[in-house]
Amino acid sequence: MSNMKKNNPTGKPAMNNETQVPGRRDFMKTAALTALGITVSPFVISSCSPKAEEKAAKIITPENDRSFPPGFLWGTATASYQVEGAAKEDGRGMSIWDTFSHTPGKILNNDNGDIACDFYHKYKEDIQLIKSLNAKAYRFSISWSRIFPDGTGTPNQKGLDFYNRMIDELLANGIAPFATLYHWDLPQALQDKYKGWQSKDTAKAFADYAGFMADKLSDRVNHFFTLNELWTFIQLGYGDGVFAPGLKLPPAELYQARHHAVLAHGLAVEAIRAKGKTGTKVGLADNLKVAVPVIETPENIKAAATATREINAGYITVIMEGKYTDAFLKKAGADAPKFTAEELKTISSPLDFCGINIYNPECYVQASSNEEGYEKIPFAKSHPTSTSKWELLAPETLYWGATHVKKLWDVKEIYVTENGYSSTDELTADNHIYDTDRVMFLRGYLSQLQRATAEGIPVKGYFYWSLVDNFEWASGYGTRFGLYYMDYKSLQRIPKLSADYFKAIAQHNSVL
Ligand code: GBH
Repeated sequence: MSNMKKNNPTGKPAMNNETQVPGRRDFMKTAALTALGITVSPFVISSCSPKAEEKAAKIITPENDRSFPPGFLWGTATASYQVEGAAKEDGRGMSIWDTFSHTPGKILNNDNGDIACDFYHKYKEDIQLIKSLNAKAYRFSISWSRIFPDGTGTPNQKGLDFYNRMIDELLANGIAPFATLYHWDLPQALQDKYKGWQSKDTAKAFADYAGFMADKLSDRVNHFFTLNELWTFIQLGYGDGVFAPGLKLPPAELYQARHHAVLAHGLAVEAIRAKGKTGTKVGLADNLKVAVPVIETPENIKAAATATREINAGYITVIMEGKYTDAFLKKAGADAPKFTAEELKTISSPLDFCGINIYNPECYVQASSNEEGYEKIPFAKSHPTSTSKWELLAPETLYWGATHVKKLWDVKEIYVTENGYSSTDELTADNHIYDTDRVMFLRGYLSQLQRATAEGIPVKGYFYWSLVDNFEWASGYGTRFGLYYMDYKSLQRIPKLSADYFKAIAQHNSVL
């Protein structure tokens, strides 16, 4: 301990043994810099005068060390309907996104996911792309209606075979599969039969499907995500009508659908534990709505944590705490969902890890003496965004997202399961894409993520959204998030400058 203090003037906890042993750390750092092609003068690292020591400190101290913890996992993410295509192949059933995207006027340019990136046939090629990025993990989602074309009943072996082939190919290339069981493509049959998430029966059907997948895949898949972004598919699909199935339910029904989604998560956790191999890890990929302290004073930081807990009350907060907050129930009033104590217990089944999808801050906040303890600061009209107007940029959102999750619920294993940037991505005459804006985005956001890991926040990995440009839901194919550019005519994948950047970062395990 005294050793740590001596070498760490900030008094912040050192990350690991290496940071506590200056000699070894010096050596490692020199090796890392040499690998980067930077020559380190031996004078700088051999501390023979106070001045030299100061210089050496510039290289090795935690404050300016830009590296991630050893073993930090670099990955990319995609989702079934956004990349797979092959919509009618091998017995796949219809999902609500097939129906929605084929309804004129719902998607920009009336695009649909019939072909998408044709990942269903090109998965081997794409796995080579993942490998060439130095990524050691891939987050994908499973299309429920490939496995159970009608949502329940008899499984479709051919659908399962596809995921078996794909997972085996990942493993053969040294890439860990991270499987999401639901990324919004609900079997249409369940929408028709049960009104989808409006019914508890859909939650039960999801748990059966989740248990089935854990049974079939957990010999090779160690990490399962139940649902992706509960807020998004409930609010936009059942509240605002802009995502499938395109409904605009009144508040009470929307609250109930939201409750069924968190219940589905909990039931699936139980099913995966029951059917998965011992050691199988379960979590979710939540689009945590992050309140960012506008000025990082202790009061504002506390206010931001309070705000984050309250803003997410219907989703991750009830999942972590097994209780709807008083403010949530008060606000819902007569529209509050109906639930039982037993359901709350299921919803809050302990998780092994938590995935957070973070793009933009929900709001900036500062402390207040009002009842809530915080107040929101409006965004400037000129606040920068990506080409997606909703994507307000604030790199520190990654730092605060991970920090709030750790501090509020003491989560021991956190993954950034999505983070990405949509750029105009102009193709030059010689087939290059110089997406300098995406590189800027990555450097900024990853610097803030590194700030979190350097402070001991247990972030274990980062998945860039997305590997390739793909079907961006209601925005169709016009919005590009990929590290690889997709030529939708030829389906050729072209690496962007950001792919080179990601590749270097993953190789050096450091912000560059
Ligand atoms: C993620 O959602 C999704 O998980 C992923 O599938 C998606 O491709 C990626 O983001 C990029 O968008 O259409 O104007 O009503 C991130 C949260 C919520 C952000 C829905 C965009 C749509 C706004 N998303 N929101 S709008």
